Amino acid sequence: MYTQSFNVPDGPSPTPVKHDIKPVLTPEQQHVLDRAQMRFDEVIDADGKIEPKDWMPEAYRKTLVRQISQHAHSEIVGMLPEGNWISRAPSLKRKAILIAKVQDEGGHGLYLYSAAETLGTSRDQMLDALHTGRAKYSSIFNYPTLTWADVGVIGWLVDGAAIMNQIPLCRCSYGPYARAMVRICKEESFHQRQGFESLMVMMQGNAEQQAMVQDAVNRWWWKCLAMFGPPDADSTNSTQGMRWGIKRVSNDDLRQKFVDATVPQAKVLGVTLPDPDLKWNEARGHHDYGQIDWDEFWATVNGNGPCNKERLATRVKAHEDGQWVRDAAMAYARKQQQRQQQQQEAA
Ligand code: BYC
Repeated sequence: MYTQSFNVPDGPSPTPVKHDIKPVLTPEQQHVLDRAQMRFDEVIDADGKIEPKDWMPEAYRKTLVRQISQHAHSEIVGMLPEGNWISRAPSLKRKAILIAKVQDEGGHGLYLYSAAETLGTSRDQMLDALHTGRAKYSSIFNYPTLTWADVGVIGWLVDGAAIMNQIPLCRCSYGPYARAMVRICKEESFHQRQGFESLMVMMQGNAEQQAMVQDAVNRWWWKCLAMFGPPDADSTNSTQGMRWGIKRVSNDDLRQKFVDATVPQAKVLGVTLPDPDLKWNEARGHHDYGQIDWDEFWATVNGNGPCNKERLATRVKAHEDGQWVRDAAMAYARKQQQRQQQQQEAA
């Protein structure tokens, strides 16, 4: 919710608004604030954890709310492309696995919204930012899932990229986010393996099935590389995020680790990664790879990818259709509370 869109002025203001007014502090208040800042810096420098009740700079809080809420939104929007295939899964076994995976993503969203709530932002505020298009979610979920092979490729590559990005977040300096990430990473790792296994089965099938897998890999590969975010030189949030121990590894370094880890897996699978420039560089000890289409990435991030409008509309409809469930749960909770109160009064 704290996205760049918050920096866009609504229009000319009749009276100039001063944004830099800071409250005047007494010397005692200033001393308390300095001590709190010093303690925060010490914890960060010692690679410790900041917890919800600890003092933290406002900018640290906002950065965390921005990142964690975007992450939560990605999880619940990420349910949609795969959810499309639940009713068309090729066997009962694949259907059961896919239902469990999509359900896991919903659970990840819940842990993450809860982690963000500990920073003082309500779930309603975060969902409102998502539903009104002010909040970002991962670019990767704005592409269509055209065949069953896409479901396997999402598991193998999208969840594979997600794990690469999320393992370092288990060491994030904010306690509730770091702890949520431990469980999420365990589940993501199962997701990645089930995707690889389902592709392996298809690659042992007929020529049509093999071609379907290759086509899905061709369509998803570059989008997965872009998932790690802009190149380090254009990554506006990286320096501060790394200073605060929120981000541990840079966008480009994670992307490189993902390429290096995926090349041997593609060989085992028997698919070609669609990049003529992809080759081992002995001197660097890494694979070189080609140019990512950053114009396409930014168009997608800014709402103009192939499925952005469809994803958001589906999400808003699901939220509105679920209003009666939230109302019923609240009514039940109120009734339980009243009953408890009556029992206490009678005792
Ligand atoms: N898509 O300065 P940067 C999943 C934005 S869920 C959209 O490098 P930062 C899964 C970025 O937000 C996957 N926007 O930012 C779920 C920033 O804009 P704002 C989600 C992107 O925060 C279901 C601007 O570009 N994972 O895996 O330092 C099924 C400049 O970027 C993207 C997470 O959210 C993108 N791909 O680093 C299967 C992990 N990339 O906010 C799988 C947690 C960048 O200033 N998040 N932007 O308006 C992170 O680790 C970091 O936020 C990022 C970006 C690496 C994504």
